Amino acid sequence: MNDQFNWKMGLIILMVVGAITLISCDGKKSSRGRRAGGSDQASAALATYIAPGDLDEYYLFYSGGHSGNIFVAGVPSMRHISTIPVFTPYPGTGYGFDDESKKMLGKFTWGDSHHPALSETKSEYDGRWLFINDNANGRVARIDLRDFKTKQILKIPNVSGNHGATFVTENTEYITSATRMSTPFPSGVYKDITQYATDYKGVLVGVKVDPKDGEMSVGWEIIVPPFNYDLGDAGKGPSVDWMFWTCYNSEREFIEGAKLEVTASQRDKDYIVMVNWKKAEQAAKSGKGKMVNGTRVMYPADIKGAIYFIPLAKSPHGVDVTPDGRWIVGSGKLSPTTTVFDMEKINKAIADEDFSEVVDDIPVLTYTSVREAEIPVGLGPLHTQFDGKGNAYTSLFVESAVVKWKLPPYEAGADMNTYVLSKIPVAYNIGHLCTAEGDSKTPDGNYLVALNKLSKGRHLSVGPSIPESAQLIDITGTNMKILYDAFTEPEPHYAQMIKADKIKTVEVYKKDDPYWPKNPHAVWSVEEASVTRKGRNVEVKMVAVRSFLGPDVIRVNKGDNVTIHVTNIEQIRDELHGLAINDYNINLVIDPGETKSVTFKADKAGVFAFYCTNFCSALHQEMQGYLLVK
Ligand code: RUQ
Ligand code: CUA
Repeated sequence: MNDQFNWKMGLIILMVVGAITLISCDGKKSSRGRRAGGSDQASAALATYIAPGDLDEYYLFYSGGHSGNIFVAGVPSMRHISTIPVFTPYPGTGYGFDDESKKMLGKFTWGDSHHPALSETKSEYDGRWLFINDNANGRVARIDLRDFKTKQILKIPNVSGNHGATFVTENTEYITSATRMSTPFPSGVYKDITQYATDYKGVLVGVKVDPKDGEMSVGWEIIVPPFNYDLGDAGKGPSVDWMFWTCYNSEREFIEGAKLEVTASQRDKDYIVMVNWKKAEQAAKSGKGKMVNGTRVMYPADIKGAIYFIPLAKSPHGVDVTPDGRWIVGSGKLSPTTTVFDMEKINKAIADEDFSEVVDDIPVLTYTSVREAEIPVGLGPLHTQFDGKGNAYTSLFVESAVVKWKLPPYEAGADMNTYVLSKIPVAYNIGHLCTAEGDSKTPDGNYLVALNKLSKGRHLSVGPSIPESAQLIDITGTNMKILYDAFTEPEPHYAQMIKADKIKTVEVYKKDDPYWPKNPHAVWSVEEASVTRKGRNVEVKMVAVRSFLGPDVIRVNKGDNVTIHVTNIEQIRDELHGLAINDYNINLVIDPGETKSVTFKADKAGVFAFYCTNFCSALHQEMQGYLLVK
């Protein structure tokens, strides 16, 4: 492993021997702590132990589901390092309290973050940005990985339940997005649910990303039948021009009281829908379709030759493109198989117009012409990841396991069971999984994180609302090995894992770093700090520096509009300051070199202390002042 191997090994052996000795003293298994056992536990401990002061090999970014956040952990230790607030205010970093982040959040105080996507260059993670979707409110967000902060939240018009996001194309030209719960088009129109099949629509979206600064905008939308569009992925290599989404409820039924789980499970197969994003881009540029709510909206007839359905059994969930881009792997929640499609066969079927039918102007490729194989993986297959060594790993929700299987080529007439290599039970009921650099064209493999929906008491009890579990699995051998149980706040969906050395963070915002836009309200010395009144508007330029907030007295009149711009003029790592104003629900956190602004109405008269919330020096307590409201 590394040069720490020997002393680490020694330490672990000591720890394990010690534990065994303790247990064997009374011969009983303690209710806390499991029996330290054989060499498996010792080697798992060795594989995940990062000594104090040492650093992990990978960053793991997992979505926080309806917490609206992203969690950051190190792998292999699985230690939680930080939380990145995205769709939800987070007082820990002052997110959602200053003017800029408040504006970004709009009226929303939560989101449902599902699928983080690292930006890519030539289908490799490049460590620049991290994108994530809000499944509830039709938004996508961008985080800058230089400072791990959310920089943009884009609301996508017409999309309802933005689940098939965010998956990036080869060079992050586009991010996928799609409607999960079809609604009338355009959004805001009322149609009764009895008109579901005719007047409700799905929408597929290409979100454009500016290659310079990552700024997102809506590129184009495509109106598709009222199905539920679920997961997505973007192609690579031979499939590089294509985006893929699974869909279910191709029955197009939403019957009041009839249970969608029943009505949407009648047909034997639903679909993967594939869109050639380069052709869609051209069509949008040449003015195809029409502008609706400021967005270029096209129908399948406008992009002939750029949109197809592929049949897939049954209530499809995950669609995943292999590292080489040749194989498209789709899983149906109600089918015990995972289906592998061949991009070469898909291209041939398109060229030969080998269609089984045409649905709402979208040709359906003949299933048997494009399918390579159905792999009998087990019950409830959801998502698939890859290790770069020709193997695939599929999560089995119903079976509560991860299955390892071999990607093509397959021998003609072979028993497909022989390509199912091994299985490992997880605790419990896995949703997504994630391998190291798993969505790039050269996955590292090595580690797999199982993102389990249920943890059912594999930790100290915390009452009925229990955390989710994330299990680290060693996938270097044919047989997978569980290394570690980690627990998270609700509720991780997907995750991505990137080599730690690809991420280049800043330690402070240097005063003259041209990367960051200059803040016009910044003041860099106590002398420049000021209070200016214009009518009922009071503008304060404040400096925060150990251990002083200047000005330390602000006098206003009741009803004034007050804006405070605070600059933390420290240029030393980890010297954060806060600005809390008592009883005004204000809490900023300002990193070294950063300026933040807060605007509020001084609507309560009296004297209100303000202070620094981040413990910053021995005299942190003294870092305070008063807002006097006359
Ligand atoms: S989902 S458990 Cu939101 Cu990605 Cu599959
Ligand atoms: Cu500054 Cu505490």
